Amino acid sequence: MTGIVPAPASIEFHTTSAPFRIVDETRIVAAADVHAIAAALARDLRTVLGRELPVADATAREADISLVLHDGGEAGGESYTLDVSDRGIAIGSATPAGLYRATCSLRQLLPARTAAGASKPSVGDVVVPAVSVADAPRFAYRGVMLDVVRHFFAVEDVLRLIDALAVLKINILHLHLTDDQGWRIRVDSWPELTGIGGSTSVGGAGGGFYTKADYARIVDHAAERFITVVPEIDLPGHTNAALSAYPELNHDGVAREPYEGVEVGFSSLSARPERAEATDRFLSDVMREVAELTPGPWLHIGGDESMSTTAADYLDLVQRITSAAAATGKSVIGWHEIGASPSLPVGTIAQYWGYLEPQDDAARLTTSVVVQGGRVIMSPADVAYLDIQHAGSPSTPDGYELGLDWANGPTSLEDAYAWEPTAIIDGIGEQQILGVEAPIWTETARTIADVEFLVFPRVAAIAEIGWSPRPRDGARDHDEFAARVASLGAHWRGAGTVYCAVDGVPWEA
Ligand code: TNX
Repeated sequence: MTGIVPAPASIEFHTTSAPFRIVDETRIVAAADVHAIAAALARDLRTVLGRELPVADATAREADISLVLHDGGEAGGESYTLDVSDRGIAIGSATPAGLYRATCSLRQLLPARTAAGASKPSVGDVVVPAVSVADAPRFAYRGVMLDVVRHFFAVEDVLRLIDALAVLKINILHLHLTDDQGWRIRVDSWPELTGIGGSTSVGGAGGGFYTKADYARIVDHAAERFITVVPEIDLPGHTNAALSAYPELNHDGVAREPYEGVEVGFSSLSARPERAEATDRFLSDVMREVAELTPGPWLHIGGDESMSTTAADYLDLVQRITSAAAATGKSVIGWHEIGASPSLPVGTIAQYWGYLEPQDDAARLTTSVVVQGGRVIMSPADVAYLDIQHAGSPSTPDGYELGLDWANGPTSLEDAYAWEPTAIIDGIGEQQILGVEAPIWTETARTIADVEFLVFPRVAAIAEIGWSPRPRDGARDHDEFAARVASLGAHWRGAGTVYCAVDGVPWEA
């Protein structure tokens, strides 16, 4: 079955009309200001057609694929139309981002890539069904978080993941850059953060960090796919790597030992007056340098699981951390625990990582951020955490145990698809929700193949919840979704993306 994931707001297959055929004359027509989007589509289709379609800044003729940027685009808008008939393909949007999202839909209507050396279809044999799509996202923020601390991933690995996520109209890559086990982003004014702090990871797998040039490559590659990178510096807990690099950040002025375990909650910045000068200089330097690397509007300051910080110190530190972040001009995101603070900067966003049935203080803390004028990113752990094992998938690519099983795990594709963001916390509805995000923590994922195995296919469910309209009767049709996921499987195979062939999906042989 042909289909698009995430499901478009409106899609009509013209079953009685002839499909579009890519022929010798077919060009991709686009004005100079969106040439890059057309060129990227042409490059991608080379692996299907065995040749690269020419890109022309010209008036569209029959048999062309045209990209038209209309007037009046609102910043951040992503809506588009895609019309396919036997006379051509017309894509229209008021924004470059919308045109790009349209090419991601078109890509799924076309055949998957073929392996290098495999025989390509003859030119006139590549067809696209006649269809009219009119599409726009439900939520502005549709993220995936990658933990590059517990295990480090090289730039090329991250770029490859970005490519696979872009197809699903994910528009945020949140990078968890610092934690107890490592510090992964160069900060020139505090070089031992990545010197000493970058040398470790879980299980002694070796360290690693991104230079500023490395990080810029990730940001640029993401931006070409209209994906915004959100950097996270996790504070005031989850800081053992920083505490091992700089003695002056510790209560007692003594550097901590580097840490390569998986248990967390033991580390904290110090709120003691005698550490205030060093701590505030650290906060302001780190926020400034990370903000300089960040064209996007957000800095994520962590705030989770500060179990060894007293309640009073936590409030003091969160106030200083969020002020330092806000002083860069960026908006602040934090895990929902930051709702304990009554003095968050204007527009602070809470990332909810509780369950679908909120436990303990999770709903109250999240609501506190909203009451202070902020909004919420929904990452309910029991359905949106991609590091929780897949249900019904015993075999993993590398033969070691992959994925965690807390958060009511294992998680099925059906679970990941069956939830509704506005139904989790009373009073937090459509207007209060900025979007959804699926985190992939990497305690057990040692290679990018491990990451992909955990991410795919479940991320498709989160992408669809973030993009597609809320189902009218409230219930999502899992079988219809699973059929579209099955057709994605061919694209993943063609692109060399590892995925877990979970039960309940009619995977094509
Ligand atoms: C909880 S989610 C954490 C992470 C772990 C993750 C493992 C959150 C804010 N903190 O430190 O890696 O569970 O699933």
